[in-house]
Amino acid sequence: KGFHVAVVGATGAVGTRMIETLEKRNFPVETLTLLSSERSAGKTATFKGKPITVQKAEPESFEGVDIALFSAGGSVSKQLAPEAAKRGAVVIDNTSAFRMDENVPLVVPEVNEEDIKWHNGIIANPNCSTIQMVVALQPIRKAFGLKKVIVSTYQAVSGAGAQAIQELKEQSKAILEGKPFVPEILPVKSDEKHYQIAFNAIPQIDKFQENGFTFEEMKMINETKKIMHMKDLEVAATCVRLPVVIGHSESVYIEIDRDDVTVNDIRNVLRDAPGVTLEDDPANQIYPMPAFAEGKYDTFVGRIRKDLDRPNGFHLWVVSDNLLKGAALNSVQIAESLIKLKLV
Ligand code: 11C
Repeated sequence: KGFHVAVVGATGAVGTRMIETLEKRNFPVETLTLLSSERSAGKTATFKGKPITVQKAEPESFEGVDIALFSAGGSVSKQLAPEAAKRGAVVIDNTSAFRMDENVPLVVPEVNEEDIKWHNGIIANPNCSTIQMVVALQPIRKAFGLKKVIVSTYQAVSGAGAQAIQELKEQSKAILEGKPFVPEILPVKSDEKHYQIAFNAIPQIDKFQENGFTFEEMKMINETKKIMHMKDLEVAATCVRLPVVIGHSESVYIEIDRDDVTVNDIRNVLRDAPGVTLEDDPANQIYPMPAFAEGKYDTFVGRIRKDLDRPNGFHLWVVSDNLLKGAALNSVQIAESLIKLKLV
């Protein structure tokens, strides 16, 4: 049987990829309802060759919907996800609205698919930079244990939305042509100050918290512990925005439980891991890069080195398409898991 699927935020960068991913993976869609804010209602999108008109999202829009994929911002999710759940839909929410809610599973199917079994109508899709990291870490943790993670990210502007992509392109052009420009979007649109992103690196993603970390850094820290069921895992993050359009990169330092593990042991585990492509051949200059991860489903891992001081320390370089595995693909995979586990 096919399912009635709704995509909320259907005209956004993630929403359009959700529609594409449903089509490409041949998800059993019987009816597709496309929803958005009032501003984008009336636009059309194509699914399997047929045009579908995008409608304004309202509580009644979810009558008869089996699965609702939300990616229209936290406030829309807070308001409409419970309405959709109340009407019998299973919501897969790609915002931070419910991620740390104890009654809401936070799921990366390669890591904790079983958690979807205890959903109460809403399942949260983690933050993009968290997803690709846990896909790489879980197989290592299963094989050798895991004690500590220190991550520094190199994140693409598409994580901050379509306006940020536009800002990077326009600024780059202005700088190359020697013309003036005024930064207006990055690092955080609603913050007081804005900085140049073209030919720059900005060590702020999302707002600063009282502890000195940004919200993006706290998402990586808290979500990793929740997804991996490791409350005591030591995690620290520094998140940086780069002038890259698509594809987040991460330098990840880990400490595992054992001292006797080699780089080849780690490579062997990752070679067979679900959702991972190992790209690690320094002699031939093979390593992951965002320009080559764009449009792909996997998380790419390379530059694996044993720490020079700590026998249980390793360094990894992890890259993935932030709009696919980081958002749209992971949401569709959660929907596929719901079907596989007969939960819808
Ligand atoms: C970024 N990680 O790259 C953010 C975007 O919590 O789903 C994703 C925000 C989120 O700016």
